[in-house]
Amino acid sequence: MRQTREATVYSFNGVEDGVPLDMPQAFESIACSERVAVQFDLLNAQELEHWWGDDGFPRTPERGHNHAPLTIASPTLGPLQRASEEDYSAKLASYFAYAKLANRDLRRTRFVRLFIDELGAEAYQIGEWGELLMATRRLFLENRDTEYSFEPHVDAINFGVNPGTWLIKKDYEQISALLTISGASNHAGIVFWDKRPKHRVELNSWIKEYRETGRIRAIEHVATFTATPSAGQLLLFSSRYLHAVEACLSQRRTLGTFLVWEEGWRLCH
Ligand SMILES: O=C(O)CCC(=O)C(=O)O
Repeated sequence: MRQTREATVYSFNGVEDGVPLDMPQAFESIACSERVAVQFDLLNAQELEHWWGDDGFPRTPERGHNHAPLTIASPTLGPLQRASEEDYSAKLASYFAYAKLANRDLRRTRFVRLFIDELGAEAYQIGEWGELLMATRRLFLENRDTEYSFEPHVDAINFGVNPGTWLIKKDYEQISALLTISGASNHAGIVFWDKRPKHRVELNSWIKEYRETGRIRAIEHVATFTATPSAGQLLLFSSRYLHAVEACLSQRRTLGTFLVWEEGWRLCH
């Protein structure tokens, strides 16, 4: 089902409003680097809590992935990518068991159905039985302590700490799909820098520099923009550009997932 909507499109040269795009066109234009981000008005105010409270999202408070002040109550690929050699195998087993179980119900959430219906997306497969988690709910707590509620980072499913044992080798143009359910009172946005780390080692060196000094010299003179999606807006963007969530001065809630092209659009988290 192809549905055309008016989009706001972002590149490092500027922003354009009212561009008619359907979902496959939006994803393709980001995947081929024509655009950095595309934003759609997706939900009206009455729909927001139905999407957030969908009963296909896992109920149990699993020990999630806590990047305080951001809480994701599910195991996700990020912590697995950064796992030490000692706990890698246990985390790997646990992630895949969880993903298989959670995806059964996630598949029928309104959020995941959007990508199944409009893009023909499915879960990213590993081998015959393994699949990556399809989506998460994210809760940003009030944060008055740090510059960002999610520090500068990129999301790349091939960026394992140990390339020898990390299971995904292919370097994808990964796309983040982020639905804002409720924004922060200060309209905290997502900052993008025109800079893409080539591999995990480079990304880690920037993160280390940021944590130690509060700055990253490599991005000081590059183009940047901030997208400020509000409740009901879906923001799609290339997650391979360095990006960060500004400090949320009150709670903020989002639904999110990532997609890569592998003989069709594949969801992963
Ligand atoms: O606002 C969010 O949920 C996190 C945005 C983000 O950094 C991402 O989706 O990669």
